[in-house]
Amino acid sequence: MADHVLLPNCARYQINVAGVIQIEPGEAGQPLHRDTALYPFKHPCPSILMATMWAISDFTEANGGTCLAPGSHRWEHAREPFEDEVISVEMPAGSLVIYLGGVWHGGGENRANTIRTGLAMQYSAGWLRQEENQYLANPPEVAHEYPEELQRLIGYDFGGPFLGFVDGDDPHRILEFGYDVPTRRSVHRSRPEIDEAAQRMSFLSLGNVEAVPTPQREGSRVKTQLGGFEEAQ
Ligand SMILES: O=C(O)CCC(=O)C(=O)O
Ligand SMILES: [Fe+2]
Repeated sequence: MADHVLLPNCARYQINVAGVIQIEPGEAGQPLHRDTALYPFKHPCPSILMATMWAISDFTEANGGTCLAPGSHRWEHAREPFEDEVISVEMPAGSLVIYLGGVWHGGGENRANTIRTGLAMQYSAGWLRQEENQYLANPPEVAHEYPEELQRLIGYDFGGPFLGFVDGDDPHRILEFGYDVPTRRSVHRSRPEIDEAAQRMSFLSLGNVEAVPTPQREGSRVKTQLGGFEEAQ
């Protein structure tokens, strides 16, 4: 699912934040928010963040099941939902709800006498700063024990060509060899899969900055990286 949602806009995605969220009996609802509000994007904005909420306990309307306004990731930036545009996620333990970072949502009010427990796991484009600092939360001596797929997902990997290198090389090598092994001599942009994915990535406009007009003129153009990166030797 994250491949489908996020990969058009990044060469690799990462875990943004992970945590268990409990809502206790009598607890008020969380104000509705967009998870992408941490970043300076005007909505609607491209898919850069995908949130998942796993039900550890049953989720009901009464016990604080996540409230969300379906479709609101496509609304104008300042449109706030009416009450009848917000639904409560009801799902048995073991189920999962997935919503985009631009969807208005929040934990519900718990009017029941049981605790609502959910595992929130968000994924974001590899070029975004993670909400939770995964490198301090999972330093190398801890992350060392994780399966490689998880190590890469939390960020011990490139976030795109060149993004996140350590000593000019793949950050994952720190987990494999520590800091004392010399880096490889050749210049690596990243891993081949990430480089290929970067070529397929769409370009996003950020903000309303207008380009100066392109002059219509004769002459030969300088070759740039627009046509793709070439491996430095
Ligand atoms: O607890 C919930 O149902 C939602 C939590 C949430 O929106 C968040 O952590 O950003
Ligand atoms: Fe949220």
